[in-house]
Amino acid sequence: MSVTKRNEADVGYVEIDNPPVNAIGQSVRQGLLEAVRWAEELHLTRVILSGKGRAFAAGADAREFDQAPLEPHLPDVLNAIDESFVPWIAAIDGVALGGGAEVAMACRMRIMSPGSQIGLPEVTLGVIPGAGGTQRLPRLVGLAKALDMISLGKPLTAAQALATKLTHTVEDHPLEEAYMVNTEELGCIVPTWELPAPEHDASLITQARATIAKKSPQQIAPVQAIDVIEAGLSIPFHEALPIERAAFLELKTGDQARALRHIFFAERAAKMPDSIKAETVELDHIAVVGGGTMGAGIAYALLNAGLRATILETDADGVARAKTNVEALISAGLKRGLITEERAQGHRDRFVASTDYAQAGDAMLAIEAAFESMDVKKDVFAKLVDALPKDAILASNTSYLDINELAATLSDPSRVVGLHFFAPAHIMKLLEIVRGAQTSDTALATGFALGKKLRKIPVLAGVCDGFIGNRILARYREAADTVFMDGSTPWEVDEAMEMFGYAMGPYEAQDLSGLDIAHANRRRQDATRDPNRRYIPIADRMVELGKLGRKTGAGWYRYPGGNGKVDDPIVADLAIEESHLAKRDRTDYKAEEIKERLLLAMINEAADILDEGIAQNARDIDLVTVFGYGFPRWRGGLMHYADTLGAQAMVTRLRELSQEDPVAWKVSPLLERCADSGTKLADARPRS
Ligand code: 3H9
Repeated sequence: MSVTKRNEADVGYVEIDNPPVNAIGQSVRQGLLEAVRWAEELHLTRVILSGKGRAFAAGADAREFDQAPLEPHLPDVLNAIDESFVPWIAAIDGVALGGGAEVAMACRMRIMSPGSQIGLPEVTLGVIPGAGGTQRLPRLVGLAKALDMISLGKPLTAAQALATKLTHTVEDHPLEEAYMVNTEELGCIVPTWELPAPEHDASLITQARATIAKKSPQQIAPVQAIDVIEAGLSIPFHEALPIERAAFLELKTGDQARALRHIFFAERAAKMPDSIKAETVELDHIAVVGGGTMGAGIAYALLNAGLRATILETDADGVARAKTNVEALISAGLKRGLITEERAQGHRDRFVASTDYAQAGDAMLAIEAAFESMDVKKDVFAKLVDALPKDAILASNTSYLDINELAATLSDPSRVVGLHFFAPAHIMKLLEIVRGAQTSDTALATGFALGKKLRKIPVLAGVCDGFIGNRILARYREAADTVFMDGSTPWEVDEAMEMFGYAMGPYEAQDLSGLDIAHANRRRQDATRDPNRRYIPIADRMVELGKLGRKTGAGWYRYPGGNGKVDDPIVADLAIEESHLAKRDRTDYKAEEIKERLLLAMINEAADILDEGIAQNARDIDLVTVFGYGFPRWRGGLMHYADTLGAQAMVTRLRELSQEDPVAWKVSPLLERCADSGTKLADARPRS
């Protein structure tokens, strides 16, 4: 039974019982509707509605969104609750989200426990509230707050809900409090649907539209949410509901909602593969080698997860820098109200920075985040082998280097695993867990366990230059540099990718991270680069000119006074010079073609990554591109987007491009197989 009901004298108790989060599927809707009729037949004086377990209700069951809706529909169920002569009280202990919040709003009263949350996050799934939320919320909290909550989708804490009067009270034991509510007082509360809609206020609507244009550009659902709220202000409640419902149903099957659902479920499916069976080592004390931006970020993430962290450095200056960096993160957390003073002190108590590796003598996991040089990392690993227990796991945070070469320096290479964090490591959710040829299941399981403790999205990757994410990034940049040299400018390229949905294009992004990192990488690759592959020299010229990005005041753009980027004609001239020297004709690429080339270059590489088994499936590549590389979430990730183009169309276009440059545009065999068999990338597997 997804909904249980019982009565004690004239008080009814209805409980949603649909683990794990009480998603509202067909059986819950049916159960709630039956409970309305049951309470009326028994002439109960109230129904107290709660959710079993950790959630009141997490919303409509999004797994049903790909199917035609089944009766009874949630709006009808909620109208029955709202209009019933038996008043319902929502006793909320846990999350009341989406349809869950809509159920609560259809009740006469809401009582929340202090740790509960309530909100309408539907836009994050590419839809709008579809069971009266766009109409009931403005009636309960006013137009400004409702516009804000629905168009941005951010839930409220119990305290915030109390301040906005969305909950009547906040109590430790909502069920008991609901029982205590005075029957007469309860009877005087006006049903939500009968409350007057707030006055139309054009300035609030305009402001909400401006905010979402900035915060969620190109996303349809927030725009529609505002339109539907506005429409409901001037018509009766029951006339507004069909408008909301029609918008919800249309959005639900649209590309954006499908993409956002895909990422939502992909994120939750990112877990350790079942094939890895081993136990993990004890995760209590973790050594981090290197206290620069990355090492300090990792240490801070560990402290935030309640672990002990020891940063190991080479000298006293390094130790001082590590301490300063970690303290800066603790202070920033305090300032932003993310941690309390007490927690900050706990962080400080569990943190050590030292040059003495013996300080980490009991750590069962070490993560090196030292300088990106094989020799440096080999040296670090040798010291860790001496200082740590012999079965401790040794992880490298390298972005590109060969984990197998590093592991080969140990008598037991199975202890070595890659744990590739993304900067800032305490914020970015992606964690690539790199499996070397000899990596043990214990090392992998430890990586996944750490990812879970840090609330990261773990993705298993194989060894290659750049693993999953940076290998795709290399092709993205190569394609960008090629269109730049052959006819565009960095700002045209950036604009094309921003129009696609990236928050910033490849050149602006590189100005942020610094051109020197990619330069050092190119020098490392010089010896092994395919001589037949076209080499674009412009980035090297930039480094020669000292244009390293924001940190030097100029990169692909200029940043006068350290702020606001400005197009730099000198940079545009570099491409003209280089293409003249290379005797190449320049082409005036349109934004559409720039975008197509950059995306196809990435997709083609990603298909090879999948084919070689570097990534386990297309979903993992979607997670990497969205959570590590700024691919627009509402497009569902690189491979999900590729599937909307279709393998056959991509192969046809790639073959055309390969006439231009057969090496750079060599069609991935996996894409060809998908095109031949009509298989989606989502279902494609590595070649065996
Ligand atoms: C909506 O309500 C539309 C209505 O307005 C209109 C109706 C007509 N559906 O995240 P977790 C699963 S739209 C189906 O790991 P946590 C999830 O996949 C909805 N399944 O736990 C996972 O499954 P598995 C608006 C759902 O404690 C398991 O539950 N609501 C749904 O970290 C545990 O999830 C939202 O947008 C769902 N709605 O976080 C809320 N929600 O174990 C979406 C969860 O097989 N949900 N599952 O991997 C969340 O934000 C979080 O899941 C929540 C729990 C905070 C609830």
